[in-house]
Parts: sequence; structure tokens; C-alpha cells
Amino acid sequence: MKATSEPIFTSGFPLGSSAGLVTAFEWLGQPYRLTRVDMLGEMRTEAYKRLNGRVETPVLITDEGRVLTETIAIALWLEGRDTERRISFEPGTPQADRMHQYLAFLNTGFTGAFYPMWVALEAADATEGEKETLRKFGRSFVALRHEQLEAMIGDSDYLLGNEPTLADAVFAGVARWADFHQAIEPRDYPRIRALRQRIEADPAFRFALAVEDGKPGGGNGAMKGLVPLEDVLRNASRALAA
Ligand SMILES: N[C@@H](CCC(=O)N[C@@H](CS)C(=O)NCC(=O)O)C(=O)O
Repeated sequence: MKATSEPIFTSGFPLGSSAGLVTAFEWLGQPYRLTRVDMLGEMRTEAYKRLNGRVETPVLITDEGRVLTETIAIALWLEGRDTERRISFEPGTPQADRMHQYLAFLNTGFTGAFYPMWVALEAADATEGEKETLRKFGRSFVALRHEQLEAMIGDSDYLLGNEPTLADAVFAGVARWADFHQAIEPRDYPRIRALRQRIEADPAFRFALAVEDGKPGGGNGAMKGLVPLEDVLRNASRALAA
């Protein structure tokens, strides 16, 4: 894909986990652009499949025009650009290892726990009984992962100390799914609840949600503009054809 002036990141809606990494882009503060992706509509087109054959968000078009998918790959791309260590730690340090551990847990066990509940919602051909079974297992997976995360969290304001990092961003993008699915009782996990409240009050996260809702405003100025998805897809297919 043709080189762009700024990287372009997807904001998947409704309720995309990408809101977490949008928050990270804001915290990082380097110029970037966003493209909104309707995950129930235009994400399911052939054109989008050329961007991500697994038909998912998030996707990053790097400043060199490369297409990068998968939350962890994009988080590590951000880490590589975070030379001022605003949202990450010097690679090779114990804190960096611990942040990677959180990222991996959040992107696998924690995120994956919600999948049965999404399937119950979206599986058009499932019977009511099958859906109830999925919801039952989903609730117990989500509760288990919350218990485990609650036990991992210390006394600091954020997952890795008193400043937010990529791990907090990825956490926030997904943790809100618990409300949507009414999967757990938030009061049972006071550290997770406090962390969520802290991040959800943060202007960067609020900006990410505003973009999701189609009303971008209130960002810190790092986001240099919204790019229509059709432009992103057109440029991507030109690059693939070249
Ligand atoms: N392994 C992928 C999973 C991403 C993922 O689950 N994306 C969801 C949205 S948050 C998605 O696009 N789901 C497809 C759908 O909604 O049909 C990653 O970590 O980036």
C-alpha cells in the first residue's frame, strides 16, 4: 500500500476492542489517523477481506503502508515507536516482560472468555437451548478470568504502576463487554472495577468511544483525521494489485 503520512488505525464499532488501542494511540501522542469500521456491515465485504482475511478489527496501516493485523502485533508496533516510554517500558526489562505477560493474558484468556457470549448473540441458526448453554459457559469463563485478573492486580493505580500503559489500554477495550453481556457482578472484583473507572474517565478513552459513536471530539490533537474506510480499502487493493 502507498506510504501515508500517518498510520491509519481502525475504530471498530459497535463495542470494538480497538477502542483500547485507540486509547493507546492517544496516550502515545504521535500523529495518527482513524478509519471507522462498521463490524456488522462493511467489515463483512469482500473488499474488507483483502485487508484482513479473518474479517476482524483491529487493523493498522503503518506509516509505510503495510497492513498489520492482530492486537498484540499492533501493540508491539506501538511499543517500538514509544521511544519516550510513555506507554511501555524498555524492552528486556522486567517491567516490559510483565507488560507483555499482561497483554498476552488479556488478549487470550480474558478476551476469549467472552466469545461464547458473542456467539450466543450472533449465531442465527442456534436454538434457544444452545444459546443458553453458550451464555452459561461464557459467564463462568468471564468470571474465572476476572478472578484471575483481580488476583494479578496490585495496589497501584494501573496494571503496571501509577501510569497507564499498553496493557491498560488493551484491558479497557475489552473489559466493558462484561457490562454489555451482564456477565459478572462488577462489585465482586473491586480492583478491576476501580481500574475500569479510572481508565473510563480518561479523556483518551472517552475520545475512543466518541469516535466509535461517530462523534469524534475532545482528543488531544494526535488524531489527524478520519479516513473513510472505502478510501483505505481502495488504496489497499491498488497496492495489492501493484
Ligand atoms: N485475534 C484478534 C481478535 C480480534 C477480535 O476479536 N476482533 C473482533 C472485534 S473486537 C472482531 O472483529 N470480531 C469479528 C466479528 O465481530 O464478526 C486480535 O487480537 O486482534
